[in-house]
Amino acid sequence: MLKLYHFWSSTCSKKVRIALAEKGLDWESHHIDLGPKQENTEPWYVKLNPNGVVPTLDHDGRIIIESNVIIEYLDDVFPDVRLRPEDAYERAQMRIWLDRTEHVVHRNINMISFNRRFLPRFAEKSDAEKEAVINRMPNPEKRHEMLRRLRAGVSVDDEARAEAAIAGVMDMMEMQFGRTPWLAGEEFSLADICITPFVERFGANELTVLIDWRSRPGVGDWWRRIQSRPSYDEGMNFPNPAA
Ligand SMILES: N[C@@H](CCC(=O)N[C@@H](CS)C(=O)NCC(=O)O)C(=O)O
Repeated sequence: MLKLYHFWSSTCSKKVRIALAEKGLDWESHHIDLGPKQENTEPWYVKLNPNGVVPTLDHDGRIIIESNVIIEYLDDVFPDVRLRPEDAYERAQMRIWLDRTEHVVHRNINMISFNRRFLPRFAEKSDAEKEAVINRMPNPEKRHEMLRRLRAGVSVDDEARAEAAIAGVMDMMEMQFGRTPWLAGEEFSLADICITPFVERFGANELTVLIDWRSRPGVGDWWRRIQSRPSYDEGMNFPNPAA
């Protein structure tokens, strides 16, 4: 049995839900509140995921963390619908996209999301209470960085630098679509899945320059093809249980 610990609007959770949908796999939902309840920092959850983040996959009692590792695991264990290129070179390209998504796109969208999504989630709390929220995060590096952002603020320049880093990745995508229809080659793969939730997030965060397809028509065409796949709606639009 597959059980997914996830949060309805989390980009990394969306990645896994899209992969599950592409593969047509049944899974049980265990929704983790990342808002005021901070279920992700409860001791029972941190035992499963020492970083106190979503998603976490439980496959018959075996726990797998890290969304990129989870989607590769799913492809190893349920190979009927293949989501990785057979060719070793293309598979290496796919892994570069997984890495780029995590270490450039996710890192930088996280910086941009601080003022726009993180702070509003804890809007009723005082600064001391916000520090207490951050101090519950089990990952020391993340805790340090979040406290720094809270105390010093995320400046317009911090956001501009983060947006420039993401724009660089979008340029690489545009270049790739001049060569192949999908990011890792001729076939749709985990490379396309891993970046999809972030592209949607650019719109939600009003990063309009990043989603102005006139300057990146290849990415615009890819985005239309991605959105027309049934897995897009299934993976991206999990209902907010609190709504
Ligand atoms: N590298 C991790 C990142 C996971 C991550 O940062 N998840 C976010 C949601 S997208 C989270 O749980 N944030 C809660 C928090 O940091 O308190 C993965 O890909 O699984």
